[in-house]
Amino acid sequence: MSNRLPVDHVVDEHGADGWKVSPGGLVTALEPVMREAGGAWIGWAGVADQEFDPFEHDGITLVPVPLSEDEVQDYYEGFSNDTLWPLYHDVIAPPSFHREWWDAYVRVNRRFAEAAARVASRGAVVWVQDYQLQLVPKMLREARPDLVIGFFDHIPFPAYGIYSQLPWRRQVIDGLLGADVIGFQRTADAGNFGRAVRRLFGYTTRGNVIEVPDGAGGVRRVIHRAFPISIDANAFESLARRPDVQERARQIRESLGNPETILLGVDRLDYTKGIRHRLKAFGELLNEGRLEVEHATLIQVASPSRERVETYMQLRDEIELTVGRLNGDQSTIGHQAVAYLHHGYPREEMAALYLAADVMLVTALRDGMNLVAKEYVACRFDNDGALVLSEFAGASDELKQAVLVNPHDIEGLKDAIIEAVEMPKKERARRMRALRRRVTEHDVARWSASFLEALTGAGVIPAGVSEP
Ligand code: GDG
Repeated sequence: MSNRLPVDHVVDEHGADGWKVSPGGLVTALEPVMREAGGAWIGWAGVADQEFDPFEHDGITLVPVPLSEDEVQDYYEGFSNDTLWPLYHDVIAPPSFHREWWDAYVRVNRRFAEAAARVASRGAVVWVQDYQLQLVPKMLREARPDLVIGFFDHIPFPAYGIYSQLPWRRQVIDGLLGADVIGFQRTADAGNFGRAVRRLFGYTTRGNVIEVPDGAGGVRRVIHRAFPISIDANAFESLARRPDVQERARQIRESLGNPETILLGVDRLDYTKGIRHRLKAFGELLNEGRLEVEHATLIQVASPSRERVETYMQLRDEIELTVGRLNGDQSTIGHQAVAYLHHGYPREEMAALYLAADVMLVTALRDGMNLVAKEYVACRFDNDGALVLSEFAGASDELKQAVLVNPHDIEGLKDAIIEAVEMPKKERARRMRALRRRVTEHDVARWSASFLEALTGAGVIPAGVSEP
């Protein structure tokens, strides 16, 4: 179960309805598991004020949950993306607290829980994804105590001092504790959750296990621990090995005038990603002459995101003003400092960009994992390229051979960029080999298998999933 179904509703030129798979890490990870288990996927179809019956798509049963336009605004854009998202990312932007948004969040979570309670067979496993649905585990357990319930949080879980600002802090934790296993990206997130449980409820925690009173004098054991998410590394590598993708990488370099160094940033246009810090550091390096516009170009892909939320509109204006100024000050007729692209691209183009980039910049101020860092590594089968990675992205727990940075420290970030630009080829290869080993061995199939293994407690790896 996730907020969005893995398909988008499309209408063709004759006005006929249809569904198109929206490719993403979660879909790739869960598709084989779902197909093998004969599972159903519950989620919103992405269009407001429309109801759809459950249907089969490519061997998986999809169960759409309807949302009204008001609910999209209050539950999704409001409470999920303007209350929880900034709060869970360490209040980088101020969260908004509105009681009517909370009411919509409760109402929609109940609708999701009811949908699952209706379709799940006896003793079924239900895996709930992400911060939009934190109340579902408890609601579902009350309706269907026979179910095995898992929850995975894709974004950080903040320290108690921040989390405790949430007016509904007890209800959210109580909702999550309805699960049997609660998964987080990092060990630190699981630790923050455990501390919030102890502070707010006083429950005993022993290692990964939280003892939740069952109302009958006993306790229910809830596991909370890290399951760092990953990507389909083989699929990215195969894409990067395609001759047309490699040709496209060459074209990209050529169209920028074959600079010595191409730096790349790929992010949803989001204030958590540290795009402004990256631009500031790059601009100062050009200003100080440590980089020269004739030899170094930054490509910044900022894919459109949450465009109806006010904070995101402001962010877009700020970033575009900064890019405009930087280019105005630094570009020459023949050389552009920043190639800024406010577009979404097909995966092939993403792979070509990764191949074309000498230095990948991931400077998130806070990020659950950051899949872009792992995708860059998976594509570099040539063992080349240098990754600059924020220590505030979950990926930094695993990708230790990257050049790790604190993006708030602009001088440190500038030094890290120069270190990556000037890194000898042998050193780049040594680091990239180690990074690639980590990402290939810990791919998304291993992530889903290990979560489901913890959930079913059987130690059995679901069929269709490779051995962890
Ligand atoms: C959340 C958490 C966590 C981006 N632009 C385009 C495009 N993308 C793809 C990337 C990557 C994905 O979107 C972004 O994933 P990230 O992990 O970098 O960030 P979030 O979207 O914030 O994801 C995050 C993740 O959930 C999973 O748990 O890692 O911490 O915030 O796959 O490649 N893909 C295409 N065109 C684009 O223009 N095709």
